[in-house]
Amino acid sequence: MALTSELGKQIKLKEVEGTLLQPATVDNWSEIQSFEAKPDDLLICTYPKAGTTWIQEIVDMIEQNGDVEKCQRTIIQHRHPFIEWARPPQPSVLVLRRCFLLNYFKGVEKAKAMPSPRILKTHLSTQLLPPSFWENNCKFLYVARNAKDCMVSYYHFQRMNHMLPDPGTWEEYFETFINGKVVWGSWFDHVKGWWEMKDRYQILFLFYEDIKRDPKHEIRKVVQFMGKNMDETVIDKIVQETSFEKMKENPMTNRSTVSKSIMDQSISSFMRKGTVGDWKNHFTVAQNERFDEIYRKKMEGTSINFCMEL
Ligand code: PPS
Repeated sequence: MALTSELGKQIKLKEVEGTLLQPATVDNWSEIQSFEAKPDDLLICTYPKAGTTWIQEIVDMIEQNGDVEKCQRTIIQHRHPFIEWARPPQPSVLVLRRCFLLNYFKGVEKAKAMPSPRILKTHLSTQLLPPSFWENNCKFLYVARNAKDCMVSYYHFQRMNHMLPDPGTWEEYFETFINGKVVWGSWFDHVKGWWEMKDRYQILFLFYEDIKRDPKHEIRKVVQFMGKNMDETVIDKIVQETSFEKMKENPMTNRSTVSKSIMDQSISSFMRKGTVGDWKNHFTVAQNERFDEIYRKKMEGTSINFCMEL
């Protein structure tokens, strides 16, 4: 599938089992699929725009026992290897350097180089996850965000991210999203798949909206899941340091270090609004009714419940 970005570039997405993925991910698919997970790996799993960066910062703050300086050691994208990530070849880079960079920017290579216990990240569905994660009974931390806010957030992200196709108008994007024609596939399949797995594996299933409503309560769950003990004062500090306002100002989390040619934050900020219910500022009444009908059909039979406003 070839789509044109706002820069006029052709973004040629590729598919695996009907799911659209970044071309470089698909080009490295066999290596990604044969990735060897270890029993003490913790995998952060999310659909794009569901609060990945937020939960990564929370997990790292817990891991570093609330030490802000240690969390400042590098940008968040480098702290937890993104297993399916492979940076597309950069034509302007010298061949020798390119060989090095191609490996460096492969999530699987970074994961292999990381000492255990490893904390890794993925946006993959249960269906596409490398099988060794299931075989090794790893811990999974899944964060789900309501579909309407995910759609809005993803729309603005595609406007500013030149590695992703131009989303077109909001009306066009609405169709693209409900048909699952976005990178990493259908929100419905992703959330349903992980929800169905949660009682069969070690999965802590959290909701963005719950973290927003009561961060301390949800952070305590993560602390317990990671097998840590933590003073209340440290948890309070983590709540403060991982607030939207703090993370928006933090260059280690706000993507300000990413080149404008990749993410143009003058179009839309990576840390855009960080709220529950922004969908109301985007969905028309007709779109909302249609979406609710589609949601009922696609999510029929699941017990999952989303909060749509706080
Ligand atoms: S990505 O590109 O898939 O990794 O994006 P992801 O990090 O999953 O999601 C980005 C959205 O999460 C919001 N965000 C937060 N919300 C509340 N509190 C905190 N601390 C926080 N950090 C990130 C971010 O603003 C994006 O949502 P929108 O609705 O676009 O603002």
